[in-house]
Amino acid sequence: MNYKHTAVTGLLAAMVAMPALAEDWRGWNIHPEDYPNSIALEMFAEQVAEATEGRVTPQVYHNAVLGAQPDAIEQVRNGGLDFANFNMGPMGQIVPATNVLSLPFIFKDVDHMHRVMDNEIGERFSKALSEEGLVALSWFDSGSRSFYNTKKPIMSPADVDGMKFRVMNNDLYVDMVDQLGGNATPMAYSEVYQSLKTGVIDGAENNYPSYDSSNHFEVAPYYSITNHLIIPECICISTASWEALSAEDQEMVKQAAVDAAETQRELWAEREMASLEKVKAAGSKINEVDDPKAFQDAMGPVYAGFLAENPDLEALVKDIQATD
Ligand code: BDP
Repeated sequence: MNYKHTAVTGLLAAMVAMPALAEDWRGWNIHPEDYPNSIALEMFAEQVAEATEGRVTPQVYHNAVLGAQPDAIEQVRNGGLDFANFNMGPMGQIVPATNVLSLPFIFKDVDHMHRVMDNEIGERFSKALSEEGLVALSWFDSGSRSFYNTKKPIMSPADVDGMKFRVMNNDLYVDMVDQLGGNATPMAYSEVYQSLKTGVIDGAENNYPSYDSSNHFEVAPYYSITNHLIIPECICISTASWEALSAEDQEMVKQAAVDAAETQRELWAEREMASLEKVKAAGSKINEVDDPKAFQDAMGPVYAGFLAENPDLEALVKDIQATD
């Protein structure tokens, strides 16, 4: 008998008999441990470890200790990290189709966003993400974002004039603030508190839970309800990590992500209320704007510029707008 042949067969037999090596997954998260997304990510990690009987053991690193969001997106894409909760804002710089989700006022409200993302249109975004190395398994809420600042209530677009706002890393947001007459500075989330405090910027924009958990409310007490952005977030897995799984384990990981998103949305609704109460009690001045439509109308050039550069995305924009 051929020795080489026996050795190879023996090795193969040993490999089949051996249990598959455990996958120690590392996951990126920007938020602190008690944030709805963080709790849901922990739930996801636990459910995956249990359902796969330890074949996949995800660990979540909170508070952006693994880096800023744009870098983390790259890491998950190239397999340096296995999974993450990403906001679709910074994603737009990498996956152009997701920029549609960053068009101001694209969604009528959060329910409208759910109806879009939980159906066929959501799958189109998943497909675009998968072409760039990311497997989107479920969608988290991140409410709606409004402007806040250190100086005064914003009542109309004229109040934004000359003010300097931090935005997430996406050119669309620079244009959005420009059209309102302000100046926008893309900046890492972790740098915003200090920049507000020292006057490097006058304001930023976010939902209530982040305005609260980042402590921005301590230094920027004027929160003006513009609700200009409603941006979904994903549980995204690196394609490399995903493809290393058996079909059965993929099924279990997917289910864990769907369950985690359901919990996240419940926790989110509670946290929005709790954060609003907390910042009000701490002295934040929350105001309705005089004419919400004036803010929407100012966004005409943002849409026109975007569609001129991305004619192929017009159908997607129209389909979202046409979704009841
Ligand atoms: C939060 C998002 C987070 C963003 C952050 C920001 O959940 O992903 O990084 O806003 O403004 O609401 O950077």
